[in-house]
Amino acid sequence: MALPKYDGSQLSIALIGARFNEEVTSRLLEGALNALKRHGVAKHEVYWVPGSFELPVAAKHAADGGRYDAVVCLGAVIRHETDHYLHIATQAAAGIQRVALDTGVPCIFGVLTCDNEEQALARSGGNGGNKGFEAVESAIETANLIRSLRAD
Ligand code: INI
Repeated sequence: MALPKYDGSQLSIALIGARFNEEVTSRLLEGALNALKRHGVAKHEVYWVPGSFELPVAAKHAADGGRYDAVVCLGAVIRHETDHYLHIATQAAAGIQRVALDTGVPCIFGVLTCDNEEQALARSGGNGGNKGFEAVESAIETANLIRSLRAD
C-alpha cells in the first residue's frame, strides 16, 4: 500500500551541505532539519563538503552504500564577476542528476543558483521560503514513490 506522500517514518536520508556561502547553506540545513522533523524521518546524517562542486562525488559515496533512501544536496552558488559560478552550478546540477540515475537513489538538487546574496537569503528562510525544507520534501516523496514501485 502506498505511503502518504510525506511520511518519512521508514526512511533514512543523507544531507550533504556545501560550506561555501555558509551563511546561506546553514539556513538551508536548518530548513532541511525542520522538514525531517516535521515529517518524522526515521534516520538522517549530515555531511559537509567544501563547495557545491564537491556535492556530486560525496552524493555518489552516500548513495552507493545502500544506507540511504535519498540524498539531499544543499548548496548556494552566487554569481560573481567571472563565469566561474556558472561552471560550478552546471556541474553540480549535472553531477547530482547523474549520481541519481547511475545509482537509482534519489539525489535532490537543493542548490540555490542566484544573482546575489539577497536572493539567496530570501530563498533560505526569507520571503521565498526555504529551499532546504522543500528539498527534503522532494526526497521523501521520491523515496516513497520508489519504495512503492519496488513493492508492486
Ligand atoms: N562553491 C559554491 O558552493 N558556491 C559558489 O558560489 C562558489 N563560487 O562562486 O566560487 C563555489 N566555489 C567553490 C567550488 O564549489 C569548489 O569547492 C572549488 O572550486 C574546489 O573544487
